[in-house]
Amino acid sequence: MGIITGLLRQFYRKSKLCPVINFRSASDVSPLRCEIKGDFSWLCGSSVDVLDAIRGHVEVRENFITEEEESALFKEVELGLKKKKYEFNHWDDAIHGYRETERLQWGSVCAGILARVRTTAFPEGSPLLGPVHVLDLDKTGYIKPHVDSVKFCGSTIAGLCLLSDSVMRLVREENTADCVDLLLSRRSLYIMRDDVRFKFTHEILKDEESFFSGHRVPRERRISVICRNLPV
Ligand SMILES: O=C(O)CCC(=O)C(=O)O
Repeated sequence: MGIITGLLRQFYRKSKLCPVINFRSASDVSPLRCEIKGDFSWLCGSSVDVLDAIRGHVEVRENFITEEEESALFKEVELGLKKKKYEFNHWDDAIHGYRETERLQWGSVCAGILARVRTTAFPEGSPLLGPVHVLDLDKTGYIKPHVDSVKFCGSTIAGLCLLSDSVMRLVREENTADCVDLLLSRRSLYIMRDDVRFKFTHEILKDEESFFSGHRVPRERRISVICRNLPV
């Protein structure tokens, strides 16, 4: 069993597209303009209420790393990944078309990047999971909707996105009409905390379904480098 399959509780719910209204719209009919201060161009949702519910629990920091830092991370993780084969055939896996590895020891450039991730994402003193999880999705790969297990995961997850833009979809478990899309641009860092982890499913859309706010977001091979804290 892979690391992720052990960590995740999968929902055998077929990923279905839900109506997504651009958060920055001006009325219910045509797209509303975002009234939250700051740049939320990476966020759109099915209603203002659901966006209010997730506000403060999810964050995307675009261009968190430079191209040089992305290359440094890629070189280091590729060493562990290339020994493995992509997994495609397990119908019950939470993920399709992936390989994964964990890494505890990093060279100085990557260690510096990860220290920055941890300082940005986790409260001071929060007990962190030592090994960093590296998840490599093939171009045809995707992550099915799932909720992280409270048994294995702490309150926060922080992921660096390498090689490709992608769309992460969050769907409220209690009301699946409530959904939010996050545009995870290449070299961004996303952070998810608390209720968003446990009351919403999250998934990474497959290439054919990869649209954000009506715009196509082509999915290439994508690697995420994920830091977590420990459950308390
Ligand atoms: O690859 C990603 O960024 C998402 C990983 C994920 O869904 C998880 O760790 O629960």
